[in-house]
Amino acid sequence: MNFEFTEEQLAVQAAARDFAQTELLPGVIERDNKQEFPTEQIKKMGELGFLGMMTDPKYNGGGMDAVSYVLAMEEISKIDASSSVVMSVNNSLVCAGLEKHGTEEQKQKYLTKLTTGEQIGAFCLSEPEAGSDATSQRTTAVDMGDHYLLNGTKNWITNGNSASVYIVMAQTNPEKRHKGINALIIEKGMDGFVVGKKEDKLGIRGSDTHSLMFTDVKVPKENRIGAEGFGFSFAMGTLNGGRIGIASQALGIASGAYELALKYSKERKAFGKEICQHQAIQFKLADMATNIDAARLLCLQAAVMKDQGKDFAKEGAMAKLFASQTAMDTTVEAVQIHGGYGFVKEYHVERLMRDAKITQIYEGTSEIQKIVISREVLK
Ligand code: COS
Repeated sequence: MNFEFTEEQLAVQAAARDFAQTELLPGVIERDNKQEFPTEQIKKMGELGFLGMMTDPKYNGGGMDAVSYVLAMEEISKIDASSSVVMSVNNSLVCAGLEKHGTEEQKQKYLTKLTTGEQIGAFCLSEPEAGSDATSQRTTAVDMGDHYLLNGTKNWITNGNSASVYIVMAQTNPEKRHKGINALIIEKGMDGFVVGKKEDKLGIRGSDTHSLMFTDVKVPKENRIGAEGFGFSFAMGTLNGGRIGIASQALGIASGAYELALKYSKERKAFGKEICQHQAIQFKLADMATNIDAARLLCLQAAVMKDQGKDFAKEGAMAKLFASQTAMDTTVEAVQIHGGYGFVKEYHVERLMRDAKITQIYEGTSEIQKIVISREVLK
């Protein structure tokens, strides 16, 4: 076991940290207030290679390992979780899913643009009545011979409006239950595809989350990913990788809040000394630092196993479960350490606390992670 990062991994981490400080920090509070999508920032992220980090360079990707991805996600998420969710979905749900299971034509047509940020991708599984219970897809893709006819509604879709390419799960053969589901590539602008209302969210308010409506959308057969009925397996396998991304996002939210709280505790004085001299604050800092280290190790374990080609479903779920709880606990305590200043927007920690909550919900709730983990340990 080696706890050292390679020079390449450290360089990626430094580049992400630098980008977050210079490009994401300015305006992050205003974007959150106004629910403004970070269009320019995401464009630059694409140019710098943060949107297709792990994809093969032959599709314009960075060809990097999952460890580098975890390090970059943590640095970006420390500053701006609204930008890092765009990065996570594009990298680990859309690019990774397409690269692993798409045809060469699909990769040339879509993946080569998604890796550079020329186009942004979205992953569309959740529905008004199918969140955790993902096998109960109501969206239908009726087989019409040379195409599918897509009808239904998807909910809470990250990059809902900013995306150009959408991977949509839909039921073709209900009698086959989850084995009748297909994953289809939909392009913005297809007849019958309407982007619905933007959600007014508690956190990650700079990201755009929308419902999507499909009415008799004609989807060519060549837009199906994998074999007929492969869609649910595609979604589950892809989400396993996505969970490393969200775990790293949660880790970044936690470590960002911790760094702010640590700094503040050395500056703020109360009862005649810096508040970090009080044991009440020291114990909070100790808990934060311990949990963050544990969360980081779980993220890296899942990433290393992915890089080694091992099954990492359990480890990815453990990382997400623990890191998201750490994000909640750490941000709440960071606000507490800041006192009244923590409750106002200027000091960033209240935003990080609001951003933390979604990491326990999307890409599988904490309860779903416990299902995944317990099934693996009981195998
Ligand atoms: N990795 C790979 N395959 C998985 C998997 C995982 N983590 N979890 C389930 N599967 C597979 C199963 O192996 C099964 O396939 P086979 O029938 O070919 O063996 C199939 O998926 C259905 O699983 P199961 O029969 O266990 O279905 P259940 O309804 O009991 O449970 C859960 C499925 C709850 C695990 C699944 O619906 C799930 O993960 N839900 C959360 C979805 C989610 O993350 N939503 C967020 C939306 S994206 S923001």
